Amino acid sequence: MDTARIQVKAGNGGNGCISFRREKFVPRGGPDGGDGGNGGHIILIATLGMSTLIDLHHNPRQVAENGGHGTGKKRDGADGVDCVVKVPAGTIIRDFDTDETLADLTEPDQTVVVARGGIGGKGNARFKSSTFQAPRVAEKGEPGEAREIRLEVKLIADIGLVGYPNAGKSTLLARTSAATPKIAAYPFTTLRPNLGVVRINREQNFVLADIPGLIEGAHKGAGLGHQFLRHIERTKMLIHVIDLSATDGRDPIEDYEQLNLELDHYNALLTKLPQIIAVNKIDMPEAQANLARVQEYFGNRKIFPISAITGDGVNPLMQQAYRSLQYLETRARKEAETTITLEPELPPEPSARFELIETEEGFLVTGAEPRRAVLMTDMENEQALILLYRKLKNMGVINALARAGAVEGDTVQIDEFEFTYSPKAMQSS
Ligand SMILES: Nc1nc2c(ncn2[C@@H]2O[C@H](COP(=O)(O)OP(=O)(O)OP(=O)(O)O)[C@@H](O)[C@H]2O)c(=O)[nH]1
Ligand SMILES: [Mg+2]
Repeated sequence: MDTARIQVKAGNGGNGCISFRREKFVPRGGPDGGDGGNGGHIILIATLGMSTLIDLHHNPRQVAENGGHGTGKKRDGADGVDCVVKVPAGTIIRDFDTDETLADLTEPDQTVVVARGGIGGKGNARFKSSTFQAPRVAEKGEPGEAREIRLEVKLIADIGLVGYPNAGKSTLLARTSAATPKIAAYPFTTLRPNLGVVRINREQNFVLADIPGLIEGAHKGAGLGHQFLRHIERTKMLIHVIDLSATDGRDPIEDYEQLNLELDHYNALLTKLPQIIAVNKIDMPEAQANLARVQEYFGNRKIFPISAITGDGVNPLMQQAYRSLQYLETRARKEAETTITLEPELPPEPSARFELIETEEGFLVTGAEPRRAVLMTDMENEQALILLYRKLKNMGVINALARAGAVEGDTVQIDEFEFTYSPKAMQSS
């Protein structure tokens, strides 16, 4: 399994600007400070043709651009550019601290915002009102989200090995990959799907899955079959392994037909998956004897005689499998290009809810919205404090404090800031 741990930091919102129009003959014009731009998000996108997180091991810190600050003449700051990080399809994303699963990106081009950019602060032009002709106040940009995330690439099998019990699926997987499945001379030896990476050469490889338990009745939930069949649904194609030696008085052609019937019963879509036919155990004399008859049954369709034990014929089979897979992927990519990519879905806006907690010194206010309001306030600026007071009042925080029995002089803590509760002072301003 391939994993990575990275820090992500979305862009901060730009600050709003405090500025006044300067015109000839006008000593001091109206407020014209522009808004700050929004910070860029950190977006992960599932990407076809990528299989590892190696790039992220080299870049464990991903930062999106900050929004530009607003300037005079009502010029708004530019929005920060999103930071788009490519990950393989099949990546699970979790919050490192809470272990919460943020996304499971299985399909190519699927996206998730893992850190939301801060919103830009409003410039002073926005605060002008009949009673507030020359606002010397602007909001600060909201800080972008920062978190640590853990990525994990699940192997998703490209090709599934199916076949009657004892056909030699596990032997073939062991022969072609580093996987070490259990192999034995009795049916139903394999109890769990095994996966292995088949390397054609340095750059070309695919994931092969040994899918056990396909027998008559599997589609009804009998035997081992049912739960494993799910694994085949995600593969792009199948290698159907047939025991050509016909041990235990079975017949290769009957085995083949019965297995296809099982696939069809479970999910008719499975029969639409391309199949490559591998006839196994060609090292046995009985198999040689059956070859002509089986080839005749398949007519012009190419079959691959192999011996999973000696390795005979296995390379041509895997090369054909890789070529077919490439063809299927190219076709899927072309189809994907003609579909419209949707805008990434943003997590819901922080809710306006807050909580009021009585402490020994006074009160503690928690909640995303009050926190955001505080973070966007320039505490050095008296008018900004008045603005903050109004925002808190609109949210219902001030009323809630009064109801909870706050009195002049109490300490009110929001995020890391402490305020003195003084409604009288605020009402007069
Ligand atoms: N002679 C010969 N025997 C083989 C060959 N491939 C597999 N076998 C034998 O066939 C038996 C079953 O092989 P497995 O690889 O376990 O078969 P499987 O399809 O995984 O079987 P289940 O997991 O039980 O469904 C074992 O005894 C293998 O040694 C082959 O190419 N030639
Ligand atoms: Mg097996």
